[in-house]
Amino acid sequence: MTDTVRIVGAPTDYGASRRGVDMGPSAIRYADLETTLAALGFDPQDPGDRSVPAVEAHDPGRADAKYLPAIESVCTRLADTVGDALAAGATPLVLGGDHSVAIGSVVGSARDADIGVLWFDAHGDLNTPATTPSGNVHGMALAAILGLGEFADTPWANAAGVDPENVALVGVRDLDSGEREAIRDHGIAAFSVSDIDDRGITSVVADALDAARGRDGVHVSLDLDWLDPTEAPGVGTPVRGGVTYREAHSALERVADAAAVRSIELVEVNPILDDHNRTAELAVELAASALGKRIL
Ligand SMILES: [Mn+2]
Repeated sequence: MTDTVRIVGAPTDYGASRRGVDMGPSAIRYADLETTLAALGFDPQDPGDRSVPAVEAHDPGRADAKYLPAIESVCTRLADTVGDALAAGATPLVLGGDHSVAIGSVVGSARDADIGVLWFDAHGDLNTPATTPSGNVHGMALAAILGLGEFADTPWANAAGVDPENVALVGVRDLDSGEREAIRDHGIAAFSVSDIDDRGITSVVADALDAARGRDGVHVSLDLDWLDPTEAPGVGTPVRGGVTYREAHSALERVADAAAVRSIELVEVNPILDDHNRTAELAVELAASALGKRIL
C-alpha cells in the first residue's frame, strides 16, 4: 500500500444499457471520498473522470455483447490510466460505472505483474457472448479478463497476469448455468452467501485470500450489489439475500490486514435508485476499510 491514492472516475453505462450507474463517480465523490481518504493519512489525487461519450452516442451493435467497441475504447484507456498510477507509486481507486470497467482496471493492474483478484459481487460476471441471457457486458467482465470463450480472441480485454486459479468470488448468489460451468472448468474459487451463512465471513474471506494469491498483490473489485439491497438500494442489479453491513466491513478489513491491496474499484452505484446517496456513502466507507481503516 502506498501513501497516494489516485481516484480514477470511469462513468460508463455501456455494460448494462442506460440505467444510471454512469452517475456513480459523482455520487461517490459527493459522499466525502477525498476527505475520508485524507483522514486515513492518504494523499488523495483526483485528476477527474476518463472521458466517456454518452451511451446514446453509440450503436449497441451485436445483441450478445452490446456496446463492446465502446467498452474496448474506454477500458483500453482506463488500463493505461491504472498502469500509469501504479508506475507513479499510487494505489488506483477506480469509480464505476458499470462492472465492465473492471476489464480496464484489472488489465491495467496486471500489466507486468502477477496479481490475485477478489470479486465481491452478487453475480459471477462470468458469462460470454455464447452464454449471456442479456447481452450486457457487465455480466461478462470477469470472463473477458480471463479470456474465456470468445474472449480468447480479444487480447485488449485479457489480463495476462491473472490466472483463473488466483481469482475468488465472494458472496455470489445469482449465477447462470454457463457461469457455474466456467467456475468448475477453470478452477475459480467461488464462495456463495450460503458458505458465509455456514462458516461466517471471517473463515470464507480467509479461504478467498488464500486462493487469490498474487506475487504483486490483489485487485479488489467491489460491486455494491454484493450487499443486501436493504443496505445498498442504489445499485444497477439488486439481488435479495446479500451480505450485511458488518459482514462487508469485516471482509474488507481482513483483506486490508492480510493482503497487499494493489488496486480497488467501486462499481454499480446507481444514484437514481438510491436513498439519499447512502449506497455511495457505503462505498466510501468500505473503500476505507479495504485501505486499512481500523476501529482501534
Ligand atoms: Mn458485477
